[in-house]
Amino acid sequence: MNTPVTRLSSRSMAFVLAGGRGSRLMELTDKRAKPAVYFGGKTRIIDFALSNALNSGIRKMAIATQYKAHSLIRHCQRGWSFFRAERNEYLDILPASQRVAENKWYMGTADAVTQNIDIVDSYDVDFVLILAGDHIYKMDYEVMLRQHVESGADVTVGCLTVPREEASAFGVMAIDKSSRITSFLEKPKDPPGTPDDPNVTLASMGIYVFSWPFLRQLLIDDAEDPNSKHDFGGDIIPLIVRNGKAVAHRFSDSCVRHSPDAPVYWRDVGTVDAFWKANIDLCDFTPELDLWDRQWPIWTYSESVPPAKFVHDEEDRRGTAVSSLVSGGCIISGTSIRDSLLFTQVHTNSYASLEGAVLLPYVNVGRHARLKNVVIDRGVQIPERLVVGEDPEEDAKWFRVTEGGVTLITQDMLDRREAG
Ligand code: ADQ
Ligand code: ADP
Repeated sequence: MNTPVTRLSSRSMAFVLAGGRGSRLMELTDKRAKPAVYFGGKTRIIDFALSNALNSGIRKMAIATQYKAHSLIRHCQRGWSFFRAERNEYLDILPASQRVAENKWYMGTADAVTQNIDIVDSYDVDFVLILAGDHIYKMDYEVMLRQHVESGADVTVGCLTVPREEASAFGVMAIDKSSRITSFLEKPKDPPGTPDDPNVTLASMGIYVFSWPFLRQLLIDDAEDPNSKHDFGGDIIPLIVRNGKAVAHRFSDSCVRHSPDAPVYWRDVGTVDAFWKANIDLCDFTPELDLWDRQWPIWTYSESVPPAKFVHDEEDRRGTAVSSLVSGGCIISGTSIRDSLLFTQVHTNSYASLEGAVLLPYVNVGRHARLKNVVIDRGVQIPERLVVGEDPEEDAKWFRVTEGGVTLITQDMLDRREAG
């Protein structure tokens, strides 16, 4: 008789770090943490890590929040509250709120776990998967858990290759033939290339698998260490590389994609330019990120809204959108739209045109407005005849124009412009 194979995910929890601001997203993270930022028309960034965990079979999750957590907490309560304790499923939201000591915020990412040791204990799991709540990718964590058990590692670190000139934003590593990590540098100024290719660097994705008893003791010791900043990338991982067994897990082994030779997709939409591009890329004929995949769906909370509506105006001007994604609840009246992504409940009016536009929910575009290569924050009322994307100097007087030539517009910026 065959013994049934227990998936390691059923003996694991996901601890999602969602406390960072993501300050390079500028005004997009004035009111919300980066994991709560909208992405892809319906979802928020954190939905990717949570959906990966759910699709991988993990039913115990904790989300550590800190900076501007209101929007994130509300989203998780609305969209992710279907876990049932009766089925041994849990999703806990853990704001840094003096659970352990008064006036104590999470100091670093490891401290966010240390302050919640009792909650992790209560889940009664063998393995803890530490995730960042701010990356866009599809990954089967079961594959990484299996490698962790088979290699006998103290920690398994998710990694991928990135161009060397981008690598100083990451923890970077060298590995031996058995994938054991032989050195780890957190955000080095001059990152090394790999032995195979001097132009790329092996970078940490900031996701880790530990056995819980091992991590638990390490965190207790770390909390006592006056020289530690209590950070996974800065302290915990380098310590294990020095004193224990740290193994690298290649994202290409667990990335969920159309076919094994399709490119791997992982984005840290950390800047306005990267955010704009990753959203606009979804309008491609065959986008690298497949949001239509029914085998690996990205779950979210989304409002119940009527279908998108395209109307001719009274002078028979057609509301059209080509090479674009238009979410539910939108009304496109006499506007011409191309290469754009419209979130829920966007309304656009006659004689207006949009090209390369990312419009977050509840944006209203006035008549005769012409917007090119823009990101428009939630709820913004674009006045009639506003032209953006044709004269960068004029745009920069009122709005935020990025290095890549994308203009970010918030209501505060428009109000200042209105006030003169
Ligand atoms: P960074 O992304 O720079 O590097 P960090 O700012 O610590 O690291 O953020 C990691 C995650 O933790 C993010 O999801 C963030 O929202 C969250 N976070 C940050 N501070 C927190 C706190 N005090 N409480 C709770 N959550 C918090 C890390 C690693 C690198 C790795 C990159 C990959 O340190 O080694 O290469 O991730 O992006
Ligand atoms: P949500 O309201 O769905 O959480 P956001 O992340 O945009 O979405 O919201 C961040 C915070 O800012 C929330 O407290 C929200 O109520 C508030 N907010 C968002 N957009 C507007 C707006 N146009 N006017 C006033 N408040 C807003």
